[in-house]
Amino acid sequence: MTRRRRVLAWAAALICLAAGGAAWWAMDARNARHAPAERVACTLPPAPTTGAHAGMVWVPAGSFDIGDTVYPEELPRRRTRVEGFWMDRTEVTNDEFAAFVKATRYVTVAERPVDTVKNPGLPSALLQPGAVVFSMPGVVQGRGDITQWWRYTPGANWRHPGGPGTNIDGRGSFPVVAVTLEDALAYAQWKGRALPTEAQWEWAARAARPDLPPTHEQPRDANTWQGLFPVLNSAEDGFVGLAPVGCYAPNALGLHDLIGNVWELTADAWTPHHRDAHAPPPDQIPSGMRAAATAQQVIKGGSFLCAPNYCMRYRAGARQPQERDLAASHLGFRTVLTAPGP
Ligand SMILES: [Ca+2]
Repeated sequence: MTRRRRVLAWAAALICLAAGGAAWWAMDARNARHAPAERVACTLPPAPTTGAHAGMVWVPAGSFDIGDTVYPEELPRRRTRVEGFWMDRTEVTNDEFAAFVKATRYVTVAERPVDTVKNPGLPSALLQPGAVVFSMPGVVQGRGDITQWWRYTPGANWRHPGGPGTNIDGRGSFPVVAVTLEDALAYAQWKGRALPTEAQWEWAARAARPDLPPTHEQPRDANTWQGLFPVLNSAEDGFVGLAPVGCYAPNALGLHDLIGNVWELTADAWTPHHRDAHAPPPDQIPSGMRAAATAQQVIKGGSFLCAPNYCMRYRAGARQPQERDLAASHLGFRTVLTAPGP
């Protein structure tokens, strides 16, 4: 599949635009008048661990029914066992990612030249390195055409998440965005860690509670979208765009922002449903479906663009596909570590 087709496929797959990233520089004057003064850092409680587990929280083992019942891809719910593991208590920040880049000279996918051999026939705009960027439109003609608020933006990357003319100066405590699966895996490997599986992520977002009743309400302690997406953001939660990590109360395990702020990459390839014991093995899935699945990854948690009128994916059991090599201004990650517990 060409990069252009992948971009279009990604766009079509965005049923939910719980994403976002760069709305602070794109919001219209009307919303800006009502937006609170921006905070660039929030105070985290003292670190619960030090050494190899610094900044991480222990998530105990347990079993639960993975999934939910709001959207078809959340089914079937099925019993899932997760062993104990350590998890970053926040999304990976710009400062943390910058330390990785400084130490390794790593260049992210969105900063590299586009491979014209693998992606022949691309229009000129897509031949330039970049990322998909959200910007709040003043008006929209229906919600069918998501290009009214999403654009592939040459020059957008983790250093310039809104594209040329934007930067992350003073935003070291914000989650890093515009990273792809390859970028996230490289960071995790450098740290000696991994990306969470979907089951690990969901179990952590449930605060390791198997009996947690599924709630479909918009959460209070998370950076989501209040108002009418995508044109009116009332910022009742304190933020129009991204928030620094740790501005909202943690869950019962001490984990911040699993729900909302940025979507988070997982280690799992996308499947249209949770596989159960009766699902066909991958080699028996029709080739068209298999090809699409192999280019996508499961992402979890929703972002600050999740709104009740458009995307109710601010839930532990919600899930969405993400093109593996396409950076976006609403997408970040956190890491996990398999090691003995405290
Ligand atoms: Ca998140």
